Amino acid sequence: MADYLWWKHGIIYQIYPRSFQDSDGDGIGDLQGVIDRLDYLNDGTGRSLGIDAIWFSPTYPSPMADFGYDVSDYEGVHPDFGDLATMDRLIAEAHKRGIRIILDFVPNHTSSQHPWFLESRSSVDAPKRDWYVWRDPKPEGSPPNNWIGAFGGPAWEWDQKTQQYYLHSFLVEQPDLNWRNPEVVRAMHGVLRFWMKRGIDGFRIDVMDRIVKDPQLRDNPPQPDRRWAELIGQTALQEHKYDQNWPEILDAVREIRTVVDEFPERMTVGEVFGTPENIVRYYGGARLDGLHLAFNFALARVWDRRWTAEHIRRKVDEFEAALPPGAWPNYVFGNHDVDRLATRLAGGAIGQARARVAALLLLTLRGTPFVYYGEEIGMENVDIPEDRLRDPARRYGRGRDPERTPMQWTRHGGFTAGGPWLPYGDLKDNVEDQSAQPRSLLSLYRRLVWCRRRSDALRFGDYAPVDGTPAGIYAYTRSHGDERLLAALNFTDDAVTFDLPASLHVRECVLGTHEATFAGQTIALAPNEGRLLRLG
Ligand code: TEU
Repeated sequence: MADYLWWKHGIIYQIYPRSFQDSDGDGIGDLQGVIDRLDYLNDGTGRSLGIDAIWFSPTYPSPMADFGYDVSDYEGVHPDFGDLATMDRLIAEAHKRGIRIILDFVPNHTSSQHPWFLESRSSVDAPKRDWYVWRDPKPEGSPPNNWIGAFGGPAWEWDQKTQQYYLHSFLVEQPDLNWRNPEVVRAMHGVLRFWMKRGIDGFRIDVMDRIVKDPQLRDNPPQPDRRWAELIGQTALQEHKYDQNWPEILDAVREIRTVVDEFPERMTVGEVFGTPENIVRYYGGARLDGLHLAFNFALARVWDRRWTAEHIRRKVDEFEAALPPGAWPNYVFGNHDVDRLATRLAGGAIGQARARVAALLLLTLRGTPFVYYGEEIGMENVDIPEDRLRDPARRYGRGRDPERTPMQWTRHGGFTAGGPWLPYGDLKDNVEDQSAQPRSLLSLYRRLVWCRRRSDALRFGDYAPVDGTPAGIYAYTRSHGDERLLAALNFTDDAVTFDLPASLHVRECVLGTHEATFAGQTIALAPNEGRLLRLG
């Protein structure tokens, strides 16, 4: 394929580095551990998962107030994970197997322990004072505006020594950088170049939608729809008109793109929230000179009640319709901030059955699939005893530890020789057992991934939803040249039978969530069954 692009046609696997594989027995995952597991991810054969790239949540030196999203040195590796030499070896070993490496780039804020901030807070005249967002209090001493941090509480912290407030859109330990200061921009662009020179293939950009704010720092208006506050906390009490999705962010995005384009075949994927129309703005409009991908979280927000054929089809079609011509979709079912997919889909036997349908959907849609580690074995949220919870966000609402637990390699765990930093989930779901079971979720994942890798229609063919299917059924075709495939998914707990029009002539069953191999114009799907058919 002449225009093969790894980030478009490949599968991106997210690793939460603390929880994937520990190599030195301290109970915390590390980069050597990942190197030891690369063959699981892709050894070039169908025995492996067959992914094309790994995105690592932050691996930088950090006080770990937000487990690495509080960076104290953008050009290093946290000693828990290894050092620069380990990272270099990881890059080389991954590249040998055709696996690309994407780092998490955290431009909105640093750690409060970053030397830049230590200097900035040392005095109002410090040369780096303006690298962060400092403001005087209002006359009565209160914060400069009403902004609420993403985890809850005021987004401003009072600094006794210099008698000003600093802005922190997240934790107090995460002061916001001032992207209106050209020195900050230069320093952060330098970070991108530093890693690209070392061979890093791309960046997942944290809270891309917040790096530049209203220059007047105006008060956010209240959010009239109060429902979201129950789910995501206080931050949803405001409409984030002035501190999120500020139009000037797009200029900063374009500059980042220019830097990334200095190196061949690199990519960016940004974390952006909001409507499809808002998200696709970050691709840069008709010129596509913004991000290569902006995360489409529509399916990461799906839980039990929204797991219907109609809802899912609407979400897919909305995103497809919103994209500017030539822009490429992507799908995310889970990450380190949201409940595990199988748990959201009601957990237990139903959750596992639906996770199979989700796998077939994710790996047959048009767009880059993102897979969060453990999704391929159906890992669920883990119920963690109070005294072992670690995520600071729990102080303000929902903690994220339950979806960050150690990868389940064997019946005994296999993640560490020591005591794991978070407890294991139910070890009956593990890689070793599922590898040996042809009907396991892992085996289904491997079949789907390797089928996708071999199929032009699945990797870059057209997508067209099929109208007129019965309620609860979502069906779509993927076509490229002579290759035409049809995915038919039953989202209900009932068996459903329907006839396909003659224009969709079924030749054979390629694979499915169930054993069924029968292929004909009458499709009989068991409850929660998905099937991929070849048309001719
Ligand atoms: O998350 C951005 C974000 O908006 C979060 O508030 C998210 O909505 C929340 O975690 C849901 O519980 C990114 C990272 O993905 C997250 O892990 C970091 O904590 C955050 O940025 C700060 O860097």
